[in-house]
Amino acid sequence: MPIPPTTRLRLPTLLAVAVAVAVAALARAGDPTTQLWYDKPAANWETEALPIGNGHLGAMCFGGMQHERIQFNEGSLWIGDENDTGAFQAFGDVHVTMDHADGTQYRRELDLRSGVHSVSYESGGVQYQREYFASYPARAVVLRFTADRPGALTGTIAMTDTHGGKLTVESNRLTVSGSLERLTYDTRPKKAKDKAPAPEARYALALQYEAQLVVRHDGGSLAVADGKIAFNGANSLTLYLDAGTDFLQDRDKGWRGSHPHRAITDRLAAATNRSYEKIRGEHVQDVQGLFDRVALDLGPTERAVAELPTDRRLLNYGNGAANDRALEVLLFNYGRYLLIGSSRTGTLPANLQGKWNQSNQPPWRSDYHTDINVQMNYWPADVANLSECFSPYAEWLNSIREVRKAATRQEFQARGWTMRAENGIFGGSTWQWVESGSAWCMQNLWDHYAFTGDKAYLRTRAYPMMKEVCEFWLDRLKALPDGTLVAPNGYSPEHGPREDGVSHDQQLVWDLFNSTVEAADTLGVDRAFRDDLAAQRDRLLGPKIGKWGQLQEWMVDRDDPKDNHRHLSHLVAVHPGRQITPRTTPELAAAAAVSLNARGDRSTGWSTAWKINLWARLHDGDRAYKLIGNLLHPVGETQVNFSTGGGVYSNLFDAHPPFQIDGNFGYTAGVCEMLLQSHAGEIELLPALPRGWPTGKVTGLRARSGFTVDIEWREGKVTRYRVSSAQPHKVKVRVNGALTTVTSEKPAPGGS
Ligand code: FUC
Repeated sequence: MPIPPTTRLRLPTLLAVAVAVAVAALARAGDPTTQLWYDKPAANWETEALPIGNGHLGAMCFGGMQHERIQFNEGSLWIGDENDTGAFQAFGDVHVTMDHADGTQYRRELDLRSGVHSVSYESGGVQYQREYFASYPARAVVLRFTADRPGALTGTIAMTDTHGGKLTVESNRLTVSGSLERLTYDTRPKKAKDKAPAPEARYALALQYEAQLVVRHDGGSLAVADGKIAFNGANSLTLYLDAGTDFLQDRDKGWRGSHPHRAITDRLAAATNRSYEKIRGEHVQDVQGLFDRVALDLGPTERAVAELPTDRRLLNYGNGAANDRALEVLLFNYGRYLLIGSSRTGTLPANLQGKWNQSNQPPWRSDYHTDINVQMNYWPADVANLSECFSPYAEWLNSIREVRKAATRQEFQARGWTMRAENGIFGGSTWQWVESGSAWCMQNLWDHYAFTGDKAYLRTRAYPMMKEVCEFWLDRLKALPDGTLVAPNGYSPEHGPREDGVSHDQQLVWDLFNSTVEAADTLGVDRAFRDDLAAQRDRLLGPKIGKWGQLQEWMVDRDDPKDNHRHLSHLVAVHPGRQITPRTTPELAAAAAVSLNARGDRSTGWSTAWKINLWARLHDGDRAYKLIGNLLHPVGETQVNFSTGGGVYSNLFDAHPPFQIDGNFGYTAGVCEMLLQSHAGEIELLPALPRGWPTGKVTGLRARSGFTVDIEWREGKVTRYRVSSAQPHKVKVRVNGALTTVTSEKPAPGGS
């Protein structure tokens, strides 16, 4: 029967309404793959509070009803100098106290797609609603308080500074400012710390800092009282927070720029002059522009499972009570959210806790550890299509290289540069020398080029640093009597003695030389240097298989099959390196599997995350998936054993323990590595798909050489895929085990 014209018109309209209703219902229920939510406020910073961040500023939101606490950080608030790592510092807290007592129907949530944290509850018949976000375009943290009854907001706003600086309160502005003089990071054991205060030491640098909080209110009144701002009978309140230091990422200028006061005041003036809706809209667009590039679907999760608060979902997952694929996707998305929140162009790189730190004596200084941790932080950047988030890492390395050169010359009488394990923003470095640490950073730098094909970056940033680090090794390598080259007196991070030919060093130097040869070829420069590197690369002592079939950690065959140490340093050739792959070097790959197997499946957060990546590279999806199960293990605040206590807290922060963000980033990278690999001269689709993910879809992952890849699969087999790039290119793709050559398509409309 022909459809009458009016009905024809109406059908799509009805459909659109039905879809809109369904979407709205979903939004209320929350998307279990992009939202964390809880039915009570956070009591604990580390395990429960939720992070927002814009790369410069980080904030942890507690979501209290009568008393709200927002603990905040600014990325450059560091102590230390060119000699000493120092430590990342906590900044302060914003406290908002309401005159109503606690309420009911409480919900706090973090929406990863928009980067907005919200709180809602009812108290005394009034519905209260709050929204918090950290805007990168406006550089401010914005806190918005509303209620459904006019004049319902009465209370006080306070700001504290962990360094005891000066507090100034004007009509609608709280300012704290001070200087980081006379503070040191106390490295003494706990016993000694308990006995006596740290001897006063001074770093050669002491930054000045400031934070300002500006309050805008609609209705009611503001008054200054007791160092706080009191609000009375407001309909809504909007708080704008910005903070900064006089840090300047320029050694030639002594690391110091102008006092932050002017810049903060100007930025806050610009932010407060615009409507809340505008600033929010701009923020959401900014976050979505990055976040929406990738979408992962691992199949349906039962509604009753997915609708529970996140902490209960985690408990159910951990005790095997629920089949919650959506939680695995949520943790994947969380890693992307955290990178967007802690590493943006013009900021410092994500440190051991991203940009979220509550202490002035934080675990491991909340620094840049170069014996696995900072490298892992950047594993997801390119493959998860967040290439812009990488630049802070390259800029930081570039800024400290002259400091490192001087220290390296002094220690090793060599050209080029390297570092100790702990590193700060001024190039100061402490604890053990890990000579191959800088080569490992170069692995990230090269890979960023490999993904993006950005030749200007290669020419001006990556290659000059790679060349310098090669010079260090050209000066340092030593020839054995038969001419084989070994790194002398090296160290397999945090494991074993110092000796020649440690596998970690050998593999990283191989990787460095190999990539630098490619880089020189790409740029068409330094022919003689490049040829020399290629020749020396081929003389390096290569990976060795030991007496129990393992990949040796040392030149001497002494690995202990019962050793389950968390570091997997002799496996860098498998991941993130490319010297060993199951197809090109099957015997070595099998030996790597023997070693990895011996290390076991229970470890700390980042180690578990690395194992996911390693098993993915060894094409064992089921084993990688088992490790995913271990990483999604619920950890409480009392768990402190960092050798075995890995897992995640109820806020999904990765537990070292304590919180360490590398495991979050390593997990996200690991999931990518299970779905797509491109390090071996071809794009391989679903190289390590576990049986637990029989059906799914991913869009927007990146492969090396500038490709974007979408994959759909069913019953473990690829059913559709798309490889796109700005210009069409021929590329080898391995699909369901068979290698084929395709020409890449134009990017999908709206895709990147
Ligand atoms: C390395 C690891 C530790 C910790 C520290 C920050 O030294 O061995 O486990 O992650 O970095």
